Amino acid sequence: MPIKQDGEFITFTQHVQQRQATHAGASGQFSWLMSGVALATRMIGSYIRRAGLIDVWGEHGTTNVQGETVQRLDILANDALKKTLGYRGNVGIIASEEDNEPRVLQEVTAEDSYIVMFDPLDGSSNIDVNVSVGTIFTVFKNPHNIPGAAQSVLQSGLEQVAAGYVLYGSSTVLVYTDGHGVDMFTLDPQFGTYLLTRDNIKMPVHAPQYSVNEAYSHTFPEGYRRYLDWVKLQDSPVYSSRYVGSLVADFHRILIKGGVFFYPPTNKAPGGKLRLMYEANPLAFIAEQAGGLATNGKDRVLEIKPNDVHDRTALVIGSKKNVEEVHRFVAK
Ligand code: AHM
Ligand code: MG
Repeated sequence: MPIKQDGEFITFTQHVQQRQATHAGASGQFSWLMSGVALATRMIGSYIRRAGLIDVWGEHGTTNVQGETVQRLDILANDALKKTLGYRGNVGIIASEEDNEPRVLQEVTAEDSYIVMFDPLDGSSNIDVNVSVGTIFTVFKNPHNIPGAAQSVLQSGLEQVAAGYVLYGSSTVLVYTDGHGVDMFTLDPQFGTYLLTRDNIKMPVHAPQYSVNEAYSHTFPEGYRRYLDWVKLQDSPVYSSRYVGSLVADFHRILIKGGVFFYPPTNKAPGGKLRLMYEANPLAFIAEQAGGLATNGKDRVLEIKPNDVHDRTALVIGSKKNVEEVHRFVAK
C-alpha cells in the first residue's frame, strides 16, 4: 500500500517487521539486520550527495582483489556497511566486492544468523561525474554446519532470503524482495526514512529496449552479435538502446519500463564482467520476483553453483520476452 493522500505511510522497517510477524517464531532479528542495511545506504547516499563539497572524490590509490582501481567513495561505502552491520548481533559473515575474503564478523550460534553480501558502490566509473550509482545487497542464512566463512558463503542464488538495491538517482530508491514480490521505497529526505511508494512491482513482459556496452560487440560471442544485427532491423516496434554503465541504474529502468540488459563474455572478461554473488544473484532474484528472467545466456542465474565469492558471470536480465529473444540467438 503506497503512500496515500491522507498521509498514511509504511516505512521500510515497518514493512520488514510486518512480513516477519507472519513467520512463526520470528525473533525480530531479521528486521534489525535490514534496518542496518537501510541506515548504511542513507549514510552512503549522504556522502554521494555531498561529494565535491566534502573531500571524497577521486581514486583511493589502491586496487581491489579484482585488480580494479578503488575510488575513495568505494571505501566509505564499504566501511558504512561493515560498521553498521557490525553492530547487528545476528550477522555472522559479511562479504563485499571490496574485500579479498568473506569476513566473520562474529561467531553467532543462534539459529537465525545471516550472511550479508554486497557491492557497496556499483557503477564506479560514474562516481565522479554525477551519474547514478547504487548499492546491491543480498542475505543468506548462515549455515552453522559448514566450517569456515569462505565455504559458508558459496550458496546458489536460490538460497537467498532477501535481496535488494539502492539507486542513488534523482531520488534515492530502495528496491527489495524477500521472495514474496518486489516493493519499492523512496527516501524522504526530510523524514530521513524510506517510505513505501510502489508495491508488488511487475516488469512489463516486453519492451523495445536493450542495454549493452555495444562498443565491445566485436568481441562478443557470435549469438550476441547476431541478436544486435537482428534488433536493429525491427521496425514494428523500432528498438532503442539505453546504457548508463551503472548496473543498478540500467536494471532499475528495465524493472519499471521493461527491456533487456546484457553483459556477455568479452575478450577482456571471457567469463563475463559482473559478479555472481553480489551483483547478478540479487538482481536475478528481483527480476524473477517481478516476472522477468535472468540467465548467463544459457542457464538460470539463480541455479549457478559458485566456486568463489568473487566469481563472475555473463548476464542477460530483464523482461521475459526480451530475454527469450536474446536466447533465440545466444542459447544455441
Ligand atoms: P563496478 O562494480 O566496479 O562498478 O563494476 C560493475 C559495473 C556495472 O555497474 C556496469 O554494468 C558495468 O560495470 C559497466 O562496465 P563497462 O564500463 O565495461 O560497460
Ligand atoms: Mg558493481
